[in-house]
Amino acid sequence: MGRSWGRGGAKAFAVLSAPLCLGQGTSPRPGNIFAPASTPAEMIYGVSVFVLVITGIIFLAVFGLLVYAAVKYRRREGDDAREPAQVYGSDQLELAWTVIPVIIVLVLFIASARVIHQVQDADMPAGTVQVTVIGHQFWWEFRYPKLGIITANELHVPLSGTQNPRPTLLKLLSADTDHSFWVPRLAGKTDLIPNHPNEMWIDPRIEGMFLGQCAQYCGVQHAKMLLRVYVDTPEKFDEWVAAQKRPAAAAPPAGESAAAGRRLFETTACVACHRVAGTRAFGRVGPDLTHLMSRATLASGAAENTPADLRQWIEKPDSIKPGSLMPAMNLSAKELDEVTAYLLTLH
Ligand code: HEC
Ligand SMILES: [Cu+2]
Repeated sequence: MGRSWGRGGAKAFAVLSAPLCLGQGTSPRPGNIFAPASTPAEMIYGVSVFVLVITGIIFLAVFGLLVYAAVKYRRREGDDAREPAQVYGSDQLELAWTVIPVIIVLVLFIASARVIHQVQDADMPAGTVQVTVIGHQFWWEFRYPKLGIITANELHVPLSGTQNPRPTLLKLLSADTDHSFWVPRLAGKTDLIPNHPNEMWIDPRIEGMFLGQCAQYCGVQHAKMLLRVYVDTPEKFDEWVAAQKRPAAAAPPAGESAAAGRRLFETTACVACHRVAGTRAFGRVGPDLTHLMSRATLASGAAENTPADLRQWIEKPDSIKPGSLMPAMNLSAKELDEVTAYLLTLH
């Protein structure tokens, strides 16, 4: 257990700290908040730099005056001990330190309100991709209602060109408690709240993988509720859509072990929690497994999707993600091999 938990821990730490790192991390810095790759993130980045500059100037001015006064009016050799003359009231001063801050606050308010309006009230063009995001303890469900796709933890969206924008509109729901969808390079955080649908949109202009993280504490495994957004070229996105729409083969998979694994999968509780389109598994408690092998990670980024980690996950989910809501099913070594062999056929 120690081995993989240590590995998972280090990985989770790396992913977690990625958004906070200025220049480190793998290029192209999949979680860097200072490298926006989509309009909402760009606008938020712009307003945050603006606020930082104004508050920075205020800080320098106030701190400079403080230091100046402390040095200039410090106690010197030969000063007498009497208090200096006291000044009471100055209309000019009071007017200045009331009006100037009010103007500054107004400017900051208007700048923020403008960005909020532009982000929240943006018109979505025809051809916008629609995705329903459902937060679960501790993973993400992604449903594309118009495309008939259900997947988990790794969102695929098309590249949005400046000439013909193709944004993705995310409708945010929760199956249990509050979560928050945050992919720093693509948009600000938006909460997923039970019985209160929220919306956000992204229009990524750079191809590649972007890291995200649940940003609202939602329970023991909140820290391992990572997510990935893959921004694909239109052609690659269409290919991905076509592949995801295919149900799993109705016939048992080739290979004795995989066929036995499928029988096992369909006769144990797996089917109560998981869906494999085209089979009799249609549970909704856990991630859709129809195209499990098209994902790079397992359990919301807690492990890589390798045969060894997959087997370990099924044997003992807690060894990878302590407190996860998938129970260990107490399968024998042979049964584990078989179920793993079956899952490996789910492309
Ligand atoms: C009580 C419900 C439940 C049962 C029973 C169950 N699972 Fe799960 N499973 C889950 C949940 C919930 C998750 C998501 C855990 C997380 O990421 O925090 C999950 C995750 C998984 C994943 C990772 C999926 C992904 O996309 O990352 C696999 C693979 C999996 N389960 C396989 C199985 C197999 C095989 C069985 C039967 C031996 C099984 N599960 C039984 C609830 C269940
Ligand atoms: Cu969370």
